[in-house]
Amino acid sequence: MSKPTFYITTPIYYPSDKLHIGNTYSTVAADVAARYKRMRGFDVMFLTGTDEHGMKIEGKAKEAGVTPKAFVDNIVTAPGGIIDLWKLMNISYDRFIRTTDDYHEAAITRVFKALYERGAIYKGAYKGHYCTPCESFWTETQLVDGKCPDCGREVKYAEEEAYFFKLSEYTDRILKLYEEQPGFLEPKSRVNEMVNNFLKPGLDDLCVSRTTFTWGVPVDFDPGHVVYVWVDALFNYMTALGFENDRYDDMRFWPCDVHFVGKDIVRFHAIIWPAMLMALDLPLPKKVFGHGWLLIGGGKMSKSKGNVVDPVLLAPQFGVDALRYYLLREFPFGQDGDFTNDLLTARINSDLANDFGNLVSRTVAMVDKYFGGTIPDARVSGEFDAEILALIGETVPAYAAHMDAFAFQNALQAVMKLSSRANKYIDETAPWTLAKDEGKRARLAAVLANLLETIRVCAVLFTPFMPDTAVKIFAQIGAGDRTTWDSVASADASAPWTVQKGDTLFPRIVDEK
Ligand code: ME8
Repeated sequence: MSKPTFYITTPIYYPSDKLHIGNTYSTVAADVAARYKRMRGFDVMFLTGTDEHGMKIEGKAKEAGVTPKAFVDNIVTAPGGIIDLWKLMNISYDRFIRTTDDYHEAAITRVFKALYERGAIYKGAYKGHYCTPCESFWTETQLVDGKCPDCGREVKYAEEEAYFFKLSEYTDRILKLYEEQPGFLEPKSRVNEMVNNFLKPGLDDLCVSRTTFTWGVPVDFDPGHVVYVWVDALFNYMTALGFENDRYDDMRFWPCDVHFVGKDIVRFHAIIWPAMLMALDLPLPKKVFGHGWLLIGGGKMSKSKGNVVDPVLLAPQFGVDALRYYLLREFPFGQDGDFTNDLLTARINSDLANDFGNLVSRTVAMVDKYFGGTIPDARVSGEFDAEILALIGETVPAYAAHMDAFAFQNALQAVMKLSSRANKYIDETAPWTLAKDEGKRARLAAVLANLLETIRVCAVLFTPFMPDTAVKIFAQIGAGDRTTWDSVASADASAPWTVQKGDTLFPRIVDEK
């Protein structure tokens, strides 16, 4: 039987500058979900990429004195660029789309024409404001103190001939979508935002072409117009599968299982995107998940504010896996959270160095010391075993339920609870006392086997979050091929165990202050 499919996407980021820990957050989260689904036996398509057209990029290139294409190449593919950042962060994407890829551009030309031919877009005149950093249009009444209501920055007045998408016709259909498909937009708080801020007041038609610059996909039936960058960008999720092009043949992944996006761009994904798909009679994505923001001192971290944290600097200092862990353990996925180096240090030290890392190193060291590395088969169960084995049994389904709901923080808390319980089990069973009594060898063997099995289960569950570290743990505890999801569904401590001492998994971070 063919595997079930799972299609997950990140936003395609603007290569207007180097990416930061905020973009890394979305991408690591999607990577974790993709790795988890692969572990669960899904045929996964994990898409990320870059949104390379538009006024913002054109302006940046002009400032730099280079062509827009040279400008984006320098940020995307040049050494130290976005592709390298995802390599550094161990992002297992299956496909990387650039909106300047020729197959995508050609597909966008066709999509725009199809919308026009269906009467979903018409020609008119735009009069209003434009926020270049957000690439978004605003009416006078939507502005807040004359500034962009999304980012608070200056807007430019624009008056130009333009095509409009009849978004106003979709207010009721989008409201109905939220009602009939309650999982379409998560978390729930985002639904209220969309309904109260945009749907209740009624949607306006959306300007979908520009004439005051050229860096975009040209409208082939009306020279001088380029397709609005958000229309170009949103359809990436389908062109990357082969929609309206021959480059790929992967439409079996559509409809998308989940679009991970930051809450800043939920409006585009949960209103404009489904409306355009409705206009083309195409199936809608199953879910849009609008995650929270990483804040710095209470304010949003963003490229244009210049208050960004650079993952390239953090990764070597803290460790890639520790950083990945922190991002998903510290902040509930749907909510905002303050990013600080102090919290990062505290989290790595408490969970990874002191708790789990210590559990692994103590256990492996004891197996080495008391049994020369291999646990004998003669084992006797005893007090405290039932409790820890039962907790393994509870942890696996709890973890799965959290992961299926993209509640990464809860999933990691469940694994850490098991790790802490195992440390307590060491204190309860006191292997160092058992080791002094020749008559308790079989009991000592059982205790250490239970610990290794607990560590093994934790390592399997940690795999999507910390893939490289998981491999190191499997090697240290001698897990062999017992590294799969199926192998944790029925934990079995009676297996043979031969350990191999290794390097410290998570060195304690010393505060340099
Ligand atoms: O909006 N905290 O691209 P973009 C958490 N090209 N996530 C953050 C963040 C923060 N402080 N800052 C950025 C665009 N992000 C469009 C997308 S999709 C068809 C087109 C993440 O480069 C978050 O996912 O401005 C946010 O939505 C995205 O980066 C915005 O990236």
